[in-house]
Amino acid sequence: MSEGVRCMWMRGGTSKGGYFLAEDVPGGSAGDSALRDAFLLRAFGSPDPRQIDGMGGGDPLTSKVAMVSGSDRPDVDVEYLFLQVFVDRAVVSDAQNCGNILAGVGPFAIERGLVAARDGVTPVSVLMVNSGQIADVMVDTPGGVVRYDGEAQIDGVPGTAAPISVAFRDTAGASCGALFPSGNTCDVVDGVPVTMIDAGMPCVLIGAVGLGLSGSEDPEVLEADTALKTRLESLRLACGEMMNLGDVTNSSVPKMTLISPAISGAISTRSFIPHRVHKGIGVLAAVSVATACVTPGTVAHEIAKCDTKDSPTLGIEHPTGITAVKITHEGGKLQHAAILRTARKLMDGEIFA
Ligand code: NQM
Repeated sequence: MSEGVRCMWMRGGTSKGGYFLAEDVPGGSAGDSALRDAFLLRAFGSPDPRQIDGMGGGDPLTSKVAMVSGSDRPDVDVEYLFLQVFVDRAVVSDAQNCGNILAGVGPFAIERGLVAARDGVTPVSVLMVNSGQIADVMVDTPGGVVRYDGEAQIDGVPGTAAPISVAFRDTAGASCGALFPSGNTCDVVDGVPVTMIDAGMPCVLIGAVGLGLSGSEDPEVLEADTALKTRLESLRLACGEMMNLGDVTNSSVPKMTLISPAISGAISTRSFIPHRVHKGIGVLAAVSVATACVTPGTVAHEIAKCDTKDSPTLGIEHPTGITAVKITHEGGKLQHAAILRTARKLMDGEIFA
């Protein structure tokens, strides 16, 4: 057993995971990713579907890490590296961002003394190391202390909490180099029309109806459909190459997002992330879907119900409700995206791995 390693466990948006100062993680500040990953796999109990020997919750949404450090850059307060600890494989991936875990980074940075709290609301600018993009988060800090309780509600989380607004300055092409990495708003891959888009999260959008689905199926039903999963994985491997991501066999991106007409929002989604089905939708995945909705020529634009003004708020429906995304764009060219999240400190202590 190792010495205890300082960490905070937090819910960030609709995800949950361990928040560490980079300097506290074995191999963290020395850039020794083999040492770091071995520590994280032990800490989370991976690989094991139940993660019974560790802190992970047996679900990709509860098997996440934020590594946070101060920054020398004048334009940001802190740097945040997101790591996905795979549940049933001995893999730790830095291939994606996570906008939900991001929601806890501001409060964590203040609590650890990386950012001085103001009396009222404290802005924290965060460099998302995985992609080099910057996010601005606003944290409630009455009297200079982080406040977690409040009246904000987000679908997928019971109850209410203090609001954390998250704004992304420019996420287009964050991981793939271009908003539409194949060069097209729509391609036919393996006989299916798809939109490959990266507005902060590489996603492949596919009309559910083209796969013989309604798009309103429960996540459990989709996860039990082995023929569908095999088809989607073969599509994903093909699309990964076309999105400049190379061989994505052991990567958590691209996500495979089934789309269908909305009931009350702009569009309805079911997201494979990429093998399990999300109980909601990721923050940056929702930004990618919203951007596709306002861009003529995409598979989402055809079925989305949204107006074409420059700063619409789009309701992205998912299995546990709706995520509202406000985007600012000019003719589909994404400039800003904003979303409301909440976070909660659950535990502050030491972890043994
Ligand atoms: O898309 C899940 C989540 C995410 C990622 C995933 C996320 C995002 O819900 O920004 O937040 O897609 O793996 O935490």
